[in-house]
Amino acid sequence: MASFGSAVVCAILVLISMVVPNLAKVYTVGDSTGWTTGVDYSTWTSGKTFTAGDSLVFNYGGGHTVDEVSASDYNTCTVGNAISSDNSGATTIALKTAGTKYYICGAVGHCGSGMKIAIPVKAAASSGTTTPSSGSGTTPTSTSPAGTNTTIYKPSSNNVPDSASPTLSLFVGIVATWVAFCVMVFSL
Ligand SMILES: [Cu+2]
Repeated sequence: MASFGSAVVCAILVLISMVVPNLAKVYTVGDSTGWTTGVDYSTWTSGKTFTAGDSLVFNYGGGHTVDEVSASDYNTCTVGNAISSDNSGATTIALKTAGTKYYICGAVGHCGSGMKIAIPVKAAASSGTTTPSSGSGTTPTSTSPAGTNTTIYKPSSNNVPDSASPTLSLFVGIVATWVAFCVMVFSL
């Protein structure tokens, strides 16, 4: 039956779209409280595991900034030497590399009032979920050298992008979600 087949496809695609976002997490600093004074951000970071590839979102009102600073400037709440700074009100920071990252607010006195956060970033583990194409599933046709009669572009150079990049994984997740949605709609 077609409904059974589409249900299986739908389940697989939904599973893929659920697994893929787990590769990179997005943390909203302070959760609903956001980035403001009077918050103990060491409490917020405790119990969380930050991995390279994750990102932080700082939400804040006017008068605040998000400054990435050195460890010493973090400890002494020294403003003016920021590695990077943003005051847009919604700052997304990609945690690209391992190591502890330090952020403070550049407004005078705010760092001393709690607007300082240290993020210990772990190296991205290469075990397990490296590529979404795990298991016995057939990978999407990517110029297979098996000589099938599908129209293949001219194989000029054999640099096939086999390992999925994070952006590609995100793209695959979005596409999988859409396809699953379409399958559900058609099966009704
Ligand atoms: Cu501030």
